[in-house]
Amino acid sequence: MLSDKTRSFLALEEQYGAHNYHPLPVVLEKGEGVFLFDVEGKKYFDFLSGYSAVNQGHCHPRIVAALTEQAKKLTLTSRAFHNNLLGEYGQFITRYFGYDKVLPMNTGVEGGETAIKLARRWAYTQKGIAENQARIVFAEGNFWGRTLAAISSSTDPSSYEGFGPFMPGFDLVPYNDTAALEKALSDKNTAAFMVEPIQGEAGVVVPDEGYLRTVRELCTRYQVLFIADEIQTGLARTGKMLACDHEQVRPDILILGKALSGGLLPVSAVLADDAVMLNIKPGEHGSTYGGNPLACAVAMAALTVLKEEHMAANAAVLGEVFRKELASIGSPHIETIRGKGLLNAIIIRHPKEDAAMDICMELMQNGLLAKPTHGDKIRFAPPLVINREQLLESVAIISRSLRILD
Ligand code: PXG
Repeated sequence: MLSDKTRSFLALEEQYGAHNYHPLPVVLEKGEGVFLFDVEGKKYFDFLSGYSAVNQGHCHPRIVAALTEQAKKLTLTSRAFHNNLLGEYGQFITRYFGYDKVLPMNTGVEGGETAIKLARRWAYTQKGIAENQARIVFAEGNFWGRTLAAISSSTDPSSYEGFGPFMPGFDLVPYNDTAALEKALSDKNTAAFMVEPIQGEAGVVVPDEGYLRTVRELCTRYQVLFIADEIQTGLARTGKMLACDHEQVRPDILILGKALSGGLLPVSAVLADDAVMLNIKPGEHGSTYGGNPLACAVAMAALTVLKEEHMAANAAVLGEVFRKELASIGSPHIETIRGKGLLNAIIIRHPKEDAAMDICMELMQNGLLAKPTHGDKIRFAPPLVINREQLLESVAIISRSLRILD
């Protein structure tokens, strides 16, 4: 079924690249808005959006313009010197989200590492926890990347197995369980609770209404920092600028990444107020590329188009339409439909073990790209520039593809 051309690309990767991913057999060479094009010229709806990095749509012209213009002028200085955009970007993003300060990094996982270092330092200098005793609490099912610290908090064996020893000082509580959380937070050595407002990689697990409000209350009561990992849920994906906005809660530390660049380059950011941020002093944290002028220009453009093109509102409206239309298919193979805004997943009910993968292969044949997660779940997260007509066309493709399980 695959062409010789496609096979040759797959073979090259297989031979020369590490085997640390298992992609669908499609080789993409172009993206435009909600669409991707493969090397044969076949067009697909992108229902993954680079795990929500491409909220603004592929190659958004205004973000690409910001990138190319800045790339001709200055791309990197390191933080050994100042650059003319870092201050402007700092002002822009802190006003945008309402925090005193930003610490710029590159990948999402570095944002998580940064947040944890900030929390530990705050715990020692502000909360008065004894040296090396600070604990960070995570929720079971969390996913925040692949570094040794990130996998040390993971409950997924495919993330951590065979990579020990692990980072000490991490505790786990069940997600969406405020009684267990209260017990963990009441430990006087607890510095922070780091949590995704909706668990993305776990399969779009939406907590009960009120969970985030209770998290906020408990963190405040026990003097524990609330760290929100909005790397996948933030930036309009769930129908609000931040998923925390659904419950009007403000985390003490906010981590952003992915769509902060609209998919053009790795840009992440950690936002906090002075009482937290100023505990880290010169030389104590950083990154060669963090805060580079190219990233600053791209991030400002990426955030600007999210607002000016009303992407959160579009995600809210079309998310409702999507879940309703999916439900109205009435497929016996869909066990659950869940999500918020345009961050959605279905759980497949079928005796065949890799039924979800079979559907994704069929979706691909029919012109829509999505990837299973944890066996039986398929995430549906198109770029937020999708319109109603395109969404309904996509639902028709999904409906047709589900029938291969009949
Ligand atoms: N936090 C959350 C909630 C994420 O979903 C990260 C942090 C880490 O971001 P970086 O930029 O370091 O990957 C993520 C990443 C993949 C993959 O292919 C990544 C994610 C989800 C699924 C697959 O590595 N999310």
